[in-house]
Amino acid sequence: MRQHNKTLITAALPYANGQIHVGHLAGAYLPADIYHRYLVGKGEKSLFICGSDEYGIAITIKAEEAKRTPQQQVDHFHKINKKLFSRMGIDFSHYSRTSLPHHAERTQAIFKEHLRNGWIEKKTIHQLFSPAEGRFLADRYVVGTCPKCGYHEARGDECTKCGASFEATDLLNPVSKMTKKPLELKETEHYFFRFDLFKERLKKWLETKNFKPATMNFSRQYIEDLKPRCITRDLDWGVPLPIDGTKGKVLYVWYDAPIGYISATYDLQAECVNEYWLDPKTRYVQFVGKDNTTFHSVLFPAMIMGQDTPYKLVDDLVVNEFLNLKGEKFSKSSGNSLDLESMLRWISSDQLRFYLSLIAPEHQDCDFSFEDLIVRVNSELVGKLGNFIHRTLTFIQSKIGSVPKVGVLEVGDQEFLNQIEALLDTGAANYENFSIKKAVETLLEMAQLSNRYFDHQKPWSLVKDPLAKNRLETILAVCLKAVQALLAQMGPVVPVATKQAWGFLGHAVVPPRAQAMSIEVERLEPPLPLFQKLEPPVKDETMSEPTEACQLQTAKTTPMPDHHKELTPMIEFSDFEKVDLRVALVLECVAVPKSEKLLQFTLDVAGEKRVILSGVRQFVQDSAALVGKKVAIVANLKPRKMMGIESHGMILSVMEEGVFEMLSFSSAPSGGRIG
Ligand code: B3M
Ligand code: ZN
Repeated sequence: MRQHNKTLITAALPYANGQIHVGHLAGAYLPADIYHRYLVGKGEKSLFICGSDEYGIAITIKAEEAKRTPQQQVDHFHKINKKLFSRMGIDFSHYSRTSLPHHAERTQAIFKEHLRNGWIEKKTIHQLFSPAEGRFLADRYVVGTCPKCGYHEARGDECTKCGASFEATDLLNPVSKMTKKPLELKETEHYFFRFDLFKERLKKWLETKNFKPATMNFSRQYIEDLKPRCITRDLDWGVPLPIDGTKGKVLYVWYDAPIGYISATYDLQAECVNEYWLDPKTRYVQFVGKDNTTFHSVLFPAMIMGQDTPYKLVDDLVVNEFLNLKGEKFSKSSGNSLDLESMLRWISSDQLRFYLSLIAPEHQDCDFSFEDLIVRVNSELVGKLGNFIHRTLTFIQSKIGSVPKVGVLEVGDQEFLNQIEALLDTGAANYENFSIKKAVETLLEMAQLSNRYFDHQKPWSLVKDPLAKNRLETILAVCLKAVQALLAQMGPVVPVATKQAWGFLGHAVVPPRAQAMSIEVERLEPPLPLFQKLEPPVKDETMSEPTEACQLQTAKTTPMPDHHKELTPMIEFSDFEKVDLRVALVLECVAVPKSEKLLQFTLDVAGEKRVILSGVRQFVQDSAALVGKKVAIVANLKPRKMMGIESHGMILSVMEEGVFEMLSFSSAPSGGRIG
């Protein structure tokens, strides 16, 4: 097992433009908190840093919609989110915010170092200017006619009708989204970070890492294609560009936000920066959602490499997949979301933490379901774990009335204790590997084993026999040891119940994990049930109509990865021959509007053009990059309509354990038969 005496943990800084929801928690904050709590429980030093991401267009657009200033917007949501995190038991060492003045100063200082070191260059480019508003507009601030399909309401970054993505300057007749007034092209100077110059260093560095395969592959590909990126915006909300004569320009939010991790640590205490960021012995672990991968695995590391202070680079980057609701991404605007505040009126933070850990989207997207949640909480958290602890403590209380004394251990007792101890080690390894899902599965295994021991020993049958008193006390003492082991394993996941249960054992302070089984129980307090059973929630608008969700969803467990499935039954060669597999050249690849899942491929198959829809959007970060690839398709699949578009054929790809790859060819001609 790893021996590190100090760990720095950061979780992606959430935009302070709305409330954090259940999806955010599952992806980054809960796993980070559980890891932090595990380390602290082990008696190690761990610093857990986070804060609000408060600049950029994500903020200004929402602020304008809400008729607030950007500052009012972030003040409002910083406060709300900080409180929500605390109600969920997310135990940050510090929760800072990027609109603090010292963060801007730090970011500017780093920018100047980048500039001095030759990593930044200035370019003159054309951007859309709104004479009516007196400002440059980019991305979603612009609407106009789609250059591809002619749709009149296309957005500056993509067309919601045909799914094409482009620059705002590509739109025909661009107008301001806010004022609907026409825009004109105007020259403006922008600053680019030469990420391309870090290619070799990043490659070498990445190969020393042990991130998940999906993260490694994705980052390797990204590095291969590294280009300079524009790091400035014409906007009045952000860290001002520290160069004379550039009024109205700010640094791009993804340039300042990761520096926010460092600023937040200064915000806590300058000494913590020395102790954690500047000590090579620190282990630095970042937790992020998969949409933030490149910023953490490539771009921020390059930024750190390019400045002068020896800040730690990330050692372990924990990238989680998405938690979905009804098969689609959480999205507040389309009503597919779960409001945390309403949830917490119905469910305790421990119960929600337990369920989110059990379905943690560690290797693939997972679906949140109310019905599944109720089943798992009631049958496993309450029925197995809570039940064993409660039955043991109440039994001791009512039949013995004091701490039971261990007598002679029988073989079965010793075997049971050995198994529990071994599982506690497994549980530790699960936490060390950032798998909270496995850590909870191990916990449930321990609980099940304990219940079985209790049932098998039948302590109730010994109560009336005075000669069996020693044996009875021994059995109960063994059960009490198991309770202590369970508390050690469950501590990081369900901290409120854990603290309460240690209280029943006479310990006001939760003891370190290593002592959990050996520490003496001094006295027993009257126990209460640790977890309540959940009733189906009543309808509540803000909770996205959970009763309806309950009815819609049948109890599901996470699907097995495909490669664990049995092989399908044998077929004849003549069956295989019926499938016409062909090489097809990708001519175009765009997102299908209003679909979270589908990409629309236009392909050439030996001179014939055809359209195939493929449900891989979530795995493809840059769909344009697929153009020119030769892929494998099933060419004779009957056409079928999805989202009003006819799809003719199927593209072959593999999606396993978070790795996504398309079968592709380099020299084979388009239309070539595969077989
Ligand atoms: N705020 C993106 C997001 O909330 C961004 C993360 C910044 S981490 C430095 O998804
Ligand atoms: Zn279009």
